[in-house]
Amino acid sequence: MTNNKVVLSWLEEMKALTTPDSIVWIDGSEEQLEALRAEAVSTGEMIKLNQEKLPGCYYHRTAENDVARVEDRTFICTPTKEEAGPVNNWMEPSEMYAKLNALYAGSMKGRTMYVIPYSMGPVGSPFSKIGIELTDSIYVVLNMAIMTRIGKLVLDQLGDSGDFVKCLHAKKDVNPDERYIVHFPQDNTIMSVNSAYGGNVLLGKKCFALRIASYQGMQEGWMAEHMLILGLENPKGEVKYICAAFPSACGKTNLAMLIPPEYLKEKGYKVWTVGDDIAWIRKGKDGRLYAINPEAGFFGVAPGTSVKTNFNALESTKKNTIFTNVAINNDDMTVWWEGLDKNPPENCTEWTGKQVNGKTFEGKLAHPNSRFTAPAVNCPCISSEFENPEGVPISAIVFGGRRAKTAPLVYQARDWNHGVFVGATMASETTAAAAGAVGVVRRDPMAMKPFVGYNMADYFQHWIDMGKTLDADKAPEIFHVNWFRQDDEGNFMWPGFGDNMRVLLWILDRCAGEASARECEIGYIPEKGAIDTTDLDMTPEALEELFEVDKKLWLEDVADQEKYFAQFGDKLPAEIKAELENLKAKLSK
Ligand code: GTP
Ligand code: SPV
Ligand code: MN
Repeated sequence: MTNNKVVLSWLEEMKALTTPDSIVWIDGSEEQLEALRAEAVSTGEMIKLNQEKLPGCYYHRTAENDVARVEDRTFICTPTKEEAGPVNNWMEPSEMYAKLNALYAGSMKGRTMYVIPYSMGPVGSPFSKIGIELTDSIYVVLNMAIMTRIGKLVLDQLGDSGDFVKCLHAKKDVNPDERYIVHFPQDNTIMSVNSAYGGNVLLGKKCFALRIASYQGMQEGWMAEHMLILGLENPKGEVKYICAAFPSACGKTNLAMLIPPEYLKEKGYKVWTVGDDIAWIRKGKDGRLYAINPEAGFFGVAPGTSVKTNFNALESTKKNTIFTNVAINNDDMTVWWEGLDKNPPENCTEWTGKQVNGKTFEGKLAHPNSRFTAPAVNCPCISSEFENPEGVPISAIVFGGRRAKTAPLVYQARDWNHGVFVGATMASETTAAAAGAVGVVRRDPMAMKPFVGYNMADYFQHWIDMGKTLDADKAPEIFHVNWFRQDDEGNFMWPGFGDNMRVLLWILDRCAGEASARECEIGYIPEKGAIDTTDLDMTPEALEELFEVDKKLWLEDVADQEKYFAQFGDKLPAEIKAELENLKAKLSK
């Protein structure tokens, strides 16, 4: 499929290392993918679902020890430890290569190696980058075919250039003790072994589009972020774009596909989805920031997705979708998960494969991190700009997380550097998206703690530096939101989901200099009445509670921020330090 010497010699090397029985080039044709689906069904790797109700849909179950990203086994192997920084696992590159080469040696014997050329971003866009993933998993091939642009057209675009990311994945025996997800930013190389789950093995996603790309962006003057991109259309038909960074399983897919409350829909407001997980951001010719979604599909959290919470995501999964680790209704071969409806299947295969009565089963029928892989084109609200190679202009950047206390529903940063500080001090309760404890508050700057491909302190500096290149009137305004504030009984105080639109409208009005706000210690919060409460089942007093800034709690948080920042030593940008001192002074008054 190609005469590219760099590609071919790397392939020879990997072939000699892993010794597959055969090699198959993925050309991107439907015939080839269909043959692979049939093969995966024949070996039991995938299960064909009800083709009348769910045309083109398949099911896959992973090993019980292999259901989420493994952050403690994810490495950034820069030449020095300092380049990887204190929040990443690091090993000296030659030591890691030796360790990995031993694990990969002969790992594909008796198996087929698939060669997947893929593009992150529309093929040929100035934002786009190319990768080639070698894998021995058909599941990976079929997921990559949904999540990225694949096939011969990508090789044609690459030509004889060596500018591509080399990705090697071997499933081996999914031994968790020998599982490694490793990045060599200086070598444009990613190596993944002993896993077959999502973010660990779809190497275009977190590994390339965030970890390697964040490093490339730092060097080349652009940004790779864990952000959704949405367009909000007003009744005049004008669309403004917002990027938002929330940690894993904290509502990006939901916000990206939001359906406005009835009264706003009637007025003509609409939300259009550009992306739900990753944004690549560059400065455009007009001096504004532009973003593309480098992906072509959604790898979304299934549990909690329903007609009510996320109609558009559910619609997106009605055809040509792969479901991973959800439950199966054996009566009609459809899928089910907690939160889909109140009617679990009686005759059910739960996610580990056991036959159970779903109505009486105690425990979760679907794994909390079970997911759907759905083509973006399926989404009823996909933006007309989704394929725009120039991206969309960004009016606002929003940070957010799960905070039971402390953070108000929304506040606005004073300026770019303050906004960078707000992002850098993000914290959130952990979720099932990564292996380990759930519900523990941890600091997760810009929702990039698990995804930054270099020293986090340099990443903060890169954000500050990007701001310096923007004229004040062209820079996006920066905000922080929290849909997850709880009362003393542990109930969410804000209805969330579609009603988050009310907050987005305040945000865009602020960007246009229209909405009213008052300045407090932490930034600007909405003036009483500035958030529209039409039809909202909430008293004005209850809404006000969402904007309370508890100085004692905030000072405790500032102490924790200070402790967190201390690990970066002298590398912490002076601007961040100044913002911290400023906040402390304001709160201590
Ligand atoms: P990744 O794909 O892991 O990066 O996550 P994501 O940020 O796209 O997460 P997603 O949108 O799938 O969020 C999943 C969880 O957030 C589900 O449990 C949802 O019910 C919950 N969620 C989303 N939006 C809201 C909201 O506005 N309020 C509340 N209370 N929960 C929400
Ligand atoms: C996340 O965990 O943030 C995801 C899912 O989007 S994964 O692709 O597994 O990383
Ligand atoms: Mn994510």
